[in-house]
Amino acid sequence: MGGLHTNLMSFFFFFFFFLFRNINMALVSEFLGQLTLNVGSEPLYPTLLPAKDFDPDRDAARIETAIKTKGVDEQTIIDVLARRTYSQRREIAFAYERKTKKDMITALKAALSGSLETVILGLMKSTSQYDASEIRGSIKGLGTDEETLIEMLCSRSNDELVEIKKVYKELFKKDLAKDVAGDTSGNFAKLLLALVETKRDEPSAVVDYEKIDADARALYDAGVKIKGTDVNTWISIMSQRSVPHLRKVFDKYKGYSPYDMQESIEKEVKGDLQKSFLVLVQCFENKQLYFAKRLNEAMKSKGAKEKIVTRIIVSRCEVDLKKICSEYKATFGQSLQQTITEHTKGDYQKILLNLCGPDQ
Ligand SMILES: [Ca+2]
Repeated sequence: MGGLHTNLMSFFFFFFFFLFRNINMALVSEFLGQLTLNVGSEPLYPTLLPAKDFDPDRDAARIETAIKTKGVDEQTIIDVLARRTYSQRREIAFAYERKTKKDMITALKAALSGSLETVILGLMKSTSQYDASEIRGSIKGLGTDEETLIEMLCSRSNDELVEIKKVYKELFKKDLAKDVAGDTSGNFAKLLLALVETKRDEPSAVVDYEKIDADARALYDAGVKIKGTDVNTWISIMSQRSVPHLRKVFDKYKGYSPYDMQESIEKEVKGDLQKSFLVLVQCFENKQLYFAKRLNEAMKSKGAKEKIVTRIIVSRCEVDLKKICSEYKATFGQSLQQTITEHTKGDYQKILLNLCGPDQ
């Protein structure tokens, strides 16, 4: 019966597919896009795509010449490395070492300096290696960079965090959860550790209205309704439910609470815990908008918080930077590329613009 049902579905699918094929290809691809959305993992909106006619040997030779050039030919290094994907850069590094018997990353480190060096070295890491290194950087040594830690742990998807934990162990021979626990305390630690446990449900094709209602009510009962806050309830709901489910929960929540979820967080909790919940909720609603706002804030702040700008652009260029750019333009009435042009300069500006791709 199930098989017949599936066959019928496929028949209708292809029937309509071919029927509409010549009428509106865009409609069909939108439909297909929605189908992939339902499978679970988040769709990608990269600005960096694999370079066509890619020749790692030719690129390696160009890098070698650029490094050897008196005063270093930064432009060529940018043209090559900022227009290749991570896996292509790995191939270039391999070809480089085969040709010169030297490690390309070491050679780049010696040849470059400042912000450009930071970006290039970031690009020589995979997205999860880069994320793991940024997290490590925020907790190692004396003190903790809570702001970075919050951005990294509260904005990454469950799948990304699973990968980051694995890579963190490989790179630093340490357990991410233990490191986070060692550097944070109280409810803030509890929330971050719950996220690092990566217990979030996969999005389900079936909408569970009862559970949505129960979660909305539980969030209200644990916060705005009572004196004090039952933070554990908030943490378990926000760290274990799927993102599409939570969006519906927050919507439903407005029927129970006179304050929306964001306002409730601001009323109920303080400090790093508040910041973390706010980043989480913003990312559940629209992660790319969160990054767009953060970029805008960082770029327009005095002394331009370059670290934040670099981190978001390097870590998201093969994930969702394209969508971040469109959210940016829609929100600020100016493209991210224009803001970069106004607030940065030199080689740093050139490489950021390359990574963002054309202003569309
Ligand atoms: Ca309360």
